[in-house]
Amino acid sequence: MNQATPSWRAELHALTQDWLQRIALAADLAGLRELEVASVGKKGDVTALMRRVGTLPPEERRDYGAAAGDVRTQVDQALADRKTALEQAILDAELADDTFDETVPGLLPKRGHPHPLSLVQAEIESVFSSMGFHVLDYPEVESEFDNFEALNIPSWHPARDMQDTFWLQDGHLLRTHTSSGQVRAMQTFAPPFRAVFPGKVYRYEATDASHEHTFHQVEGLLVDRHVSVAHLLDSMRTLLSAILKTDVTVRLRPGYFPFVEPGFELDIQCRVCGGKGCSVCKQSGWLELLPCGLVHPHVLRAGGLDPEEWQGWAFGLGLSRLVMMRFGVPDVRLLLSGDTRFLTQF
Ligand code: FA5
Repeated sequence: MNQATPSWRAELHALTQDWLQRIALAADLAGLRELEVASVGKKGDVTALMRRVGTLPPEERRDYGAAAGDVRTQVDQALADRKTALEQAILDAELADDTFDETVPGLLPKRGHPHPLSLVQAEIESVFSSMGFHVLDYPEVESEFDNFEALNIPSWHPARDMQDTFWLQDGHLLRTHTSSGQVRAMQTFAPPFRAVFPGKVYRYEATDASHEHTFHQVEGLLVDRHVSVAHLLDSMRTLLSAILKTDVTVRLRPGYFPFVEPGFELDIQCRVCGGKGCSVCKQSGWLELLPCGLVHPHVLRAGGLDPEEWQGWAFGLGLSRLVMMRFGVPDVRLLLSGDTRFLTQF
């Protein structure tokens, strides 16, 4: 057997030394990339070594293959080491550069946040929870019974015109007010009980700065014995000062709703214009915010309660308008516009 060292060994050794030296001298990442292509790239010198195996005598092929693989490993390693060293040098140079200030805060990623309606709704829920109220969620698609008839508004009643309605083909409707939950609550809870039910309501009406076709209300309902208007008004004051976080000027006037007797309108002095008059308050200085009253005996009966034994008070807060007063929003239509220029201010 021929023990002489095959000539390709010296050749591979020389080739390896040559590449290791050139790689170690690469001055920058672009130069290194060129060396990488020329050595281990598709048409590179080191890659070509493998293709020569077929030209050798069969007894040398195994050793040659192992030696050529070893060259490839050394060159790959040298390329990786040089790349790390060059990148580190760039980083060191940047840190040494006076104009790079590593104490400047990075750019914060944009984070979402609750919608102003959700913020104020959560505060209202928290105020009422602390006064022992349940927080309930009722359907937006309602029956005519719950939205109107149970509330003492039969089909012939002119009060139906007060709330223009989106009707569905099957006779259901999009609730026009959260009062649609009143009788549902009476049918669910044994008296005495107290509950608030916030939600979206819909009306088929023209929009302006204080009217949307889709807006939010919060209904409040308390059923107990010996319920009084004084208790109702005190609860309304607690609510408004907790949410608006400042003294507010309110006025109470008689208001007609078929499902309360007596009924009231609690208006708040417009905080967008300070009472001077603007498009939000229709130049009156006042904004209708909180209709309320003592639950009508017909409604208690529809809920299965005896009005001789049980009474109640209810309110239907215009949540969208309260949010406008809280943040000074000049147009209700901004709230559901989805305009991020508006929403990112909260
Ligand atoms: C009602 O919806 C009654 N269900 C309220 C009620 C509940 C009375 C319980 C008595 C007892 P009204 O239609 O006035 O009432 O609406 C209530 C509040 O919703 C208004 O005071 C106002 O703040 C708000 N609101 C009414 N219409 C709109 C609208 N188109 N856009 C924005 N807010 C509105």
